[in-house]
Amino acid sequence: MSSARTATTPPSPAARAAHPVVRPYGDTTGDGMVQVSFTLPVPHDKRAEGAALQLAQKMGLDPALLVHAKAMGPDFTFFVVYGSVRHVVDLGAVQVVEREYPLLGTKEVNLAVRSRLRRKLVVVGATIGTDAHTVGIDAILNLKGIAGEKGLEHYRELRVVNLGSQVAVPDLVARARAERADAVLVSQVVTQRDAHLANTREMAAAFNESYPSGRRPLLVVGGPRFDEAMAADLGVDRVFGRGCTPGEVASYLVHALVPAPRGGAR
Ligand code: B12
Repeated sequence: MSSARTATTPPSPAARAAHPVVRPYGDTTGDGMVQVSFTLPVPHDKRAEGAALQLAQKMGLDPALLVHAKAMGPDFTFFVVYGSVRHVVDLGAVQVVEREYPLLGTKEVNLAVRSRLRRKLVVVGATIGTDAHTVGIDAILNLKGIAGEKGLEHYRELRVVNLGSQVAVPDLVARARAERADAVLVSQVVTQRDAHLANTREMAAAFNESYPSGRRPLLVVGGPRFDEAMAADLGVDRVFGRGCTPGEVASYLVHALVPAPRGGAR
């Protein structure tokens, strides 16, 4: 069932030529001012503040101003540093994952599924591993939705099975099989020790093992700290990041799973 893969779009020569080089802006255009925050494992004193400034200078902030320092318990200090960087951003060299499908309204999604798939499209969703952050996946799946958009449950032609949080991968695979899922939507919010990457790879491997080649459901992961360009590396079909909305996901499901109309785009 899975098909569409994503790729970053390298900038075309025309795009490179059309885009200027820019610098950060603080007080005056192009002054290079940025603000960074970090924590050092040292008690808060003058030496700690000097250490923060040394780090800022090594990071290319020159001049660097220490604007905030606060003890975080007896052994750590949190800093905010404001300073000017010499680095520039070449807008023509920026690579992003472009949306390769049109954004559809609710009615268009329902019509496409009903007329071209000719059955309900089944979506199974969960958070996996120890991740208990359900707000993101619920925003995509639940009727309530997010940002003024209703979630996938609102779409008449989608059947949504929301398994909730901390679902073990074998249970997710078993339920996806039982529900005859067309798509499996997984959320990963905690990124400590790259748990989101390890869990996603484990999940993708389990689906590949459990289904005949090319027959597994579409695998979609989402969460605020994913790199959208990592789909192939993670073994999934699509990665959605921060600010993603249900409409984008529904449109993608149509693009990836619903046969194209005869002689036209999806
Ligand atoms: C609410 C919250 C909690 C709640 C969660 C309640 C719940 N039922 O979800 C509670 C209090 C339980 C909690 C616990 C913990 N939390 Co917490 N939590 C948050 C907080 C404040 C908000 C997260 C949130 O709801 N965002 C709103 C939703 C709508 O945004 P979203 O998740 O990004 O989802 C959007 C997109 O990413 C995308 N998306 C997300 N998933 C998916 C899936 C698919 C398929 C698709 C298509 C799209 C998609 O679409 C969504 C809509 O746009 C964040 C900090 C922050 N401000 O982000 C910390 C944060 C995520 N938590 C954190 C931590 C560390 C924890 C704990 C480990 C703390 C502790 N020591 O106990 C525990 C872990 C519990 C566990 N086992 O997972 C850290 C994670 C750090 C990291 N890098 O990993 C954060 C970033 C706070 C911080 N700055 O330290 N947390």
